[in-house]
Amino acid sequence: VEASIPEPQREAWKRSQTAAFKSSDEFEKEVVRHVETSLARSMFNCDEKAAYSATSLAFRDRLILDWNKTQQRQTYRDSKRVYYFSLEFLMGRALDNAMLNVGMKDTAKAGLADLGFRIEDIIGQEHDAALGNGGLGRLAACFLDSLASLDFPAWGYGLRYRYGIFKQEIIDGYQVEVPDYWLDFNPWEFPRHDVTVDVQFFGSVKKVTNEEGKSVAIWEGGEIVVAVAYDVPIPGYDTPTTNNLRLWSSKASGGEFDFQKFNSGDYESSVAEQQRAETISNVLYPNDNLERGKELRLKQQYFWVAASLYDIVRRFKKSKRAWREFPEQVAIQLNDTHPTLAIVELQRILVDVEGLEWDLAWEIVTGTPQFGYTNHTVLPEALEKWPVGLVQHLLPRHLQIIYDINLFFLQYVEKQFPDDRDILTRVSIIEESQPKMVRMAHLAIVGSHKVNGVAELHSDLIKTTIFKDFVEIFGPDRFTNVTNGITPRRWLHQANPRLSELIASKLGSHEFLKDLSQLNKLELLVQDKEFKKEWAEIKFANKVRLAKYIKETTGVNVNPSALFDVQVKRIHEYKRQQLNIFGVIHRYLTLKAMAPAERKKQLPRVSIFGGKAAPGYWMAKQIIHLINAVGSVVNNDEDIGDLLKVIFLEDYNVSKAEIICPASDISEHISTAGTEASGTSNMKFVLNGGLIIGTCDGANIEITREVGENNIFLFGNLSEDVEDLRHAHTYGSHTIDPDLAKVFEEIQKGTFGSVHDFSAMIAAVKDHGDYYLVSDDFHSYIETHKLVDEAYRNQEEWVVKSITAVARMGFFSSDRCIYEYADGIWNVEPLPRRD
Ligand code: CR1
Repeated sequence: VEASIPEPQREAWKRSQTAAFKSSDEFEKEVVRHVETSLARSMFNCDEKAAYSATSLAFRDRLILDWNKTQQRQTYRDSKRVYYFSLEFLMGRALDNAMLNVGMKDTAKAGLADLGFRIEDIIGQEHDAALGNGGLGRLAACFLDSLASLDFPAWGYGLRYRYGIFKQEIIDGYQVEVPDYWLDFNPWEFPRHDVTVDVQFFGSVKKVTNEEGKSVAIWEGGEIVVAVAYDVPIPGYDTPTTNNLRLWSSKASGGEFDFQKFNSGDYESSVAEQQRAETISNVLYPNDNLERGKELRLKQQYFWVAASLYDIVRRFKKSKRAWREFPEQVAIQLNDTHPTLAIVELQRILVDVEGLEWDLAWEIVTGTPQFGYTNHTVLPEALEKWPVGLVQHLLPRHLQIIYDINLFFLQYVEKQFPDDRDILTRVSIIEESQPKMVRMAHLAIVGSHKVNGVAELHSDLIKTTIFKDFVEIFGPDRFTNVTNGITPRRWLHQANPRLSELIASKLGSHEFLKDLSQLNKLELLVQDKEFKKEWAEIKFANKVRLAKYIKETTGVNVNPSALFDVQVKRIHEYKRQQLNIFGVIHRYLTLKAMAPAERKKQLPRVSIFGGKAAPGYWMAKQIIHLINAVGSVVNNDEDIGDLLKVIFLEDYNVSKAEIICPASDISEHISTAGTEASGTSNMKFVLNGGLIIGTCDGANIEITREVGENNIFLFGNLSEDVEDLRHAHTYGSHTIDPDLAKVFEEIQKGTFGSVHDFSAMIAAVKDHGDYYLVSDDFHSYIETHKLVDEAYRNQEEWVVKSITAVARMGFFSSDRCIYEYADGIWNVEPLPRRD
């Protein structure tokens, strides 16, 4: 249906169009209007929460106006769009970001002050949008910011979870999970009850012969769940481009509401079905780098992928182009294997719904450039596999298509390697295990034209280990690298405003926020006394702010002049928080053994931890417990005083990272070499003037290449040695580092309470092969921390290192990533708005 307003009436529309606020007066009017009408309140009952809500609505309105214009232009120009499919978008807070990106923070600040509010208090009211676990989800959020800031026509597609990642409470030193119900009032989303998609599940497949004598598959029966679109505007920085993040929410279909049951008085069971449909988008799975193979998770994946593809196809069909042009109009990036069913679903749409021949359809599906697949991990426990029986039950037609894709693929492989039976078993999309499994990564590689890792080492590793055979089959060109990055808008300008302003004042503008390589001009200033002083003062002020936060949340006083040593990230054995806490215990024992006079000469240190453990990850929870147990002993030991404090910050999330990152002196990125695909917090810390201690892993290696070996503290075994070491632990004699053995003895003496709780952690190192090489790396870890202490004593030099490192961080902007994806994978161009 054409719903446009006829030409003669358009003038009336134009006269009445809403204009974006420009001054603080106009902004105030908007806020008051929202308080009075949207919230039905007044100046007599407008608290900070209401002021936050009204301010956000005022900004949302503004963004939606820009959003409309951006979408109109993209439709009119009919340019190629990028679709970023991600099950996770770890957005954090939106208001501060929106204000800064549209350049209206000062206006809002003045307006709010006029109305009786402090802007920081208002910003602080916002609940984080925490629809993600860790790095993978935050990367998606940084990419959205860059895509909009660089004017790319791009959409994010995800799920609108009712519950994001759980809130973490620490009770008696243990993690307790509390549901994160964040939607009671979310001003940033825009429900589109008119944009819905019916998604089918279960049922069966019938093969019939059509009029042309062709055999076609008909997927029938089962149930329908409705996907409803919720749009979240994504403002670019310093550009009117405002992109869309479309999140799907599940709802029972009208037809499914069983009136039979309803009329026969069985009201409850008909409501129960309704509720069952709604559970699909209910909750984010709280695992990071771990896949558990739950049926509901597979339902989520298909629900989201089917709705998103339907939306994209609908948009494409409006242009009336031939199907062959689809890859010229659409690039879809698969964030990990979670959306891999999109490949199968597109083939199904083309063959079953649009009636294309299989081969032509497959050419379009695998067209260049169509699907790109980003791999984020080599950890075997994180590689997705789904039982064939489950897929058969839930998506019977898709399983058939997967089998056909596999058949043609294996025939292709067999032709290339006629004498190699083993390769067929190894690369097959179906794993011939009990039960049989669908290997999602294999499907993703077969269906994508490019596969990328997220840092150089990681991209090399996937080519030489888990995907080695596929390099042989498809050639090396299918595999590439795009090293991760972070948005400097949130992670410098927003999180560290004083540093951002200092840099802007020296570089003469804020342009570096859109071209981060300009930071390199700071190197000319490393000997500028005044500049160095200001630099150090800003770091100190950020540490004072964090110290205050620590006091408020944990009750512990920390000295802001101490060296702040931070490790914040998901708790995982491969990330080795256990190495860190064992190191802390070693430091504690060393201090205790010193004569008081000598002790006095030591450098005070605050060890700060934060991060969530997956609720089912027992060992990770024990690590949290040990950190807290050590904290309660050390922090109350009068011999130690300020020399060592151990802090565990509860409920680490994006908005807390914004306080923590600017306040670190040194941060820890100490994964077993070869296990951390990239890491992105390493980049955030260095960009904020903190140095890092790390292993030769993930992006640490490239950070070293950029900032120089003198400005980073590396230690530990290299990834090429890991396998041999593991082998030796199991088959040779395995001796534990003597200093580490002393740490274990102390724990086993009961110094930190429950010996029993910590025994498995010790046994993992001593008796079970030390898979993560904690003992192998312990000595060099301790020695390297000594170097850190020494370096920190020379504050002059430390500041020079800090400035030099920041000056060389330009490479790690997510803008650079987006240009690399756009060029090498998507083949799309920016579409700047000219208004
Ligand atoms: C990796 O562990 C990387 C992010 C983003 C994580 C981390 O090193 O920085 O991805 N992987 O690329 C992951 O979540 C499922 O895999």
